[in-house]
Amino acid sequence: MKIIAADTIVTGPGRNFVTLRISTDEGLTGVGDATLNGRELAVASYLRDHIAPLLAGRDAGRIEDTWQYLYRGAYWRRGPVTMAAVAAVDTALWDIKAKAAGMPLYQLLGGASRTGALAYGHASGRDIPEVLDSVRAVREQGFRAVRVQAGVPGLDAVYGVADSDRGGARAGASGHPRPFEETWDTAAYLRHIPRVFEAVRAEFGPELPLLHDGHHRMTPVQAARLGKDLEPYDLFWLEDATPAEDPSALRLVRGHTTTPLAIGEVFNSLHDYGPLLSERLIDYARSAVTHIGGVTAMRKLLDLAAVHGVKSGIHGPADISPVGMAAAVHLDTAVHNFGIQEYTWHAERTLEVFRPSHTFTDGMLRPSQLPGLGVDFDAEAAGRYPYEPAYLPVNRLLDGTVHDW
Ligand code: CS2
Ligand code: MG
Repeated sequence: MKIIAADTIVTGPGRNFVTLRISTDEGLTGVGDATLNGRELAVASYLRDHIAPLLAGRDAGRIEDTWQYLYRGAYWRRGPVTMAAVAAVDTALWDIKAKAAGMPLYQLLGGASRTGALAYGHASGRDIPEVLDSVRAVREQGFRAVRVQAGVPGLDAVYGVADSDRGGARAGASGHPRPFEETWDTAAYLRHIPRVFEAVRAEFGPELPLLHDGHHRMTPVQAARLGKDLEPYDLFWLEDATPAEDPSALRLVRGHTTTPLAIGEVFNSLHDYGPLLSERLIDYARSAVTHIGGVTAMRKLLDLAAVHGVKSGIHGPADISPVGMAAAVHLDTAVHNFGIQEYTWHAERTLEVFRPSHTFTDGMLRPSQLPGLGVDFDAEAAGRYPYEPAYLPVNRLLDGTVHDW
């Protein structure tokens, strides 16, 4: 089966997405997600200008060879743009391979290891009463695990907290032609977050799995302090406690707290994990199929993680398209060392373009039973939603110093 076309479609139904559609001479097509929030056009160009011309005529069934050809053949290794492009090719080829085999992708990955994949939803609030209402609402949506983000007194906008004063969620904002600038105060955050989880535990009890995303903002010793302060509230994980560039930072954090740690959504190679796996400095690997290099790369990452007792916590925000989410659910179903799956609702307009057939019931995600990934991509609907320049916010400390967002 030969590749005859590789089309890159950039569309903005509610937020921007980049999708690669590969067509073959036997009539089968496959799709892959190449969305890189805030840098979508760079990946689209990488695909259109540097990868698509190389794919025509290649055997669509040679997935590993194509992955190595695009990874090693580029000479310049890794990076979020390159690996999102490679991921899209890889995922589309797995979609085609599974369709050709007449089975859903998870079957090709070894079949089901579980009856469903536990998902977690996003709760947030500008103050503690709003947080409690939001946790309640997320549970009413059927989630059995909840990520809790909260506003910080004195700060007008914080990652993960919808800002109704400005017409909706700003975190990961789309449709805004320049980055919002937010102000951050780690000391105020460290004082406040333990109180938030104390209130959530008091309201919802000890059993509900609770997660929190530090979003790269703490120094190692600040992260160690927060991990210790949150131990009484028994979190499922504390995510991105420190910036991910320095894996050794987590060596210090790990030495001070038993709060489970998760990191990796900004990684684009299993090599980025380094000692995090070999020294068991984390409990969950957070990469997304779209950013780590596709299904092939994610499977290798999770198998390496399993050797060291680390479980999956695949990244699943709204800026991962339903195609990327579908690939995650197939992997969640098949791998042994599954941990949890982030699951964020997509906008109705997004679901006009991408029609996934994975399901979310009783707090669990279950993969499509259709051959392939199980996502119907409507290119005509995609054409109705043009790309709009959109950037992630920029964070500054109170004195104006740029900080991690
Ligand atoms: C967040 C993401 O879901 C998460 O864990 O870290 O929403 C992240 O902010 C966005 O994916 C950035 O585009
Ligand atoms: Mg995160």
